Amino acid sequence: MENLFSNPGVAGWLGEWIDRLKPESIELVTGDQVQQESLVDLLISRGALVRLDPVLRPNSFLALSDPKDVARLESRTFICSEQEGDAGPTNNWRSPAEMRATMLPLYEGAMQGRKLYVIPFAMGPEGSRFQMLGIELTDSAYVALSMIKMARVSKAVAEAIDKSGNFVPAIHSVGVPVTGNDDVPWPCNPENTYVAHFPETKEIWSFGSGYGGNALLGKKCLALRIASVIGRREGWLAEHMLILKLTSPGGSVYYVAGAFPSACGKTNLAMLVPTVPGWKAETIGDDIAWIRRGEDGRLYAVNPEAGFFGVAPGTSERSNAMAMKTVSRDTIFTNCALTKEGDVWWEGATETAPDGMIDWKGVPWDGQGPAAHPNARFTVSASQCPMIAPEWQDPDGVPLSALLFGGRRSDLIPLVTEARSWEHGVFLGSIMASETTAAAEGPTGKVRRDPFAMLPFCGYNIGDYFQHWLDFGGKSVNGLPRIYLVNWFRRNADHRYIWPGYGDNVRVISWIIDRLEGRVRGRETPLGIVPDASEIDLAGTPLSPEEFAPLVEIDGAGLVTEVEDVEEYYSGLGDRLPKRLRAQLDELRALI
Ligand code: SAT
Ligand code: MN
Repeated sequence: MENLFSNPGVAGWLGEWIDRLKPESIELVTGDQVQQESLVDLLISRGALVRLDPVLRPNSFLALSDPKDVARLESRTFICSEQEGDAGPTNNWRSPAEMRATMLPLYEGAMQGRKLYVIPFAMGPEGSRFQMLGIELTDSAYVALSMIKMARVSKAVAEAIDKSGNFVPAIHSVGVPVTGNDDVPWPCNPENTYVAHFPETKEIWSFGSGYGGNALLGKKCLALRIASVIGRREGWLAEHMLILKLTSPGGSVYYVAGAFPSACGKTNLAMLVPTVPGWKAETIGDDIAWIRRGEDGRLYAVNPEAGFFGVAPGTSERSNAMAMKTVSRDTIFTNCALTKEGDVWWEGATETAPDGMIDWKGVPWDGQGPAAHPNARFTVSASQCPMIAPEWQDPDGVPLSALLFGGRRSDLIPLVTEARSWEHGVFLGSIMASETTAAAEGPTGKVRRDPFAMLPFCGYNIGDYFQHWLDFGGKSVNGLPRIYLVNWFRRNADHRYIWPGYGDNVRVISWIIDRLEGRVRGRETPLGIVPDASEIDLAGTPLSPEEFAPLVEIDGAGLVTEVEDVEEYYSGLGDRLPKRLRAQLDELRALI
């Protein structure tokens, strides 16, 4: 099998892992049609995939996971830097030596009775000098099939790796060797799950989970955690951001990037269908942005991914008609419910649930509890999105006009607030908080600090990360995008969302563009500049200016409590918290 690669470094590495993992057979994954079909046939024969009705949902499949393997596992995710301080207070740390000593025995013989898929992949557009190459080794055919959609997997990528010898090694095993005829459709090993990153040697080791970001290692592991470390060293940013292109009624083009925690509407915003006539939106990316400063001083963003791994529940014709079209064919669904017609369903897809469904646990749905898991997902190629921008794979990226930082906050945080400066924007990003969602394990709906929506994805000390953001702005702010805090999720006394959201979010972005163009003044608050109700086009929304007003009001007492909470949060970050951010907090305190 050494002949998969002729480069001695690559072949040697692969040989070493084959010896350790002891797979029964090996397959190089290059993503062609014939290979995809054989992966599908194999998964169907094992009961791991169900083919959906070919008329209702052509060439699409449903996978149901083990109920113990349904989300990203933050408690099992580790940053294994040599020094604990380099992982910082917000990451789980283990020394590389300790993690290797823990995981090497787990990998020993882990693929017995299974096939090893060798997946050469690229993150970043073809021909881009920012592209990063990786090889994922996995014993999961589901992961191989998903990687073909989510990353760029091809013969050409394999050859590029062979030629350069340059790649991020990413090892993945579900952690269940097969000894007899006792295999299960979704093998996993929850008692021994580790998602480990070695930032200094740029390696990823994952064991025990087959779900999402734990297993599709190009995404969170490489394009965020490892890339964030490389970005810091090389002077760029790897961010948990969507990228959206907007064309105004006058024909001006703007690109905005937005950081929101998992399952807070990035995919919906990335596929926004404007409700204000004349505006046009197009998608560049829905989850990750790599951002570099161009020679002209502007920031340029690329989407390193090739697909969407989107949250299904809540996605509907009303909330995201474009996502519905995107997943109308050639899609892998995971943990959705199966209808009796052989299609998929999830909470929110339609107002009433169809009868006779099989739920995500594989049994007839009894109407108790959700039919689809709250973190059920679709995996689909980005090229299938009807509103994908023609330049979405531009190797140089797109120039950003604004950055949005958003979370899920029922109160306090206004619909939109403009930061007073780059430094103030970095401060607002550093204190972002959001209610937890089903994207990760643990309780949902609990407000936690999630700076820059990067809490689970920053591969190094968060204080150093804040400093990197400050430095990245540099001395000159010329050409830098302005920074906006946004919150679509404010609720009224009846606990109902006030802002209609979705396509109406274009009204907020249009205000942002009015600010950039100097057309509106807004109103100063201690947090920054918010719109006056008269500056937001409400025609066609159910909101009157009076009903809008609370969306941009800041409750003074609430802000005092928030500042106290941030004070405590900052104290927990230790001495690597930049002094300039402490000064920003003092300034905010003085303003309220
Ligand atoms: O990390 S995943 O890719 O499973 C999804 C997410 O949390 O955004
Ligand atoms: Mn995400």
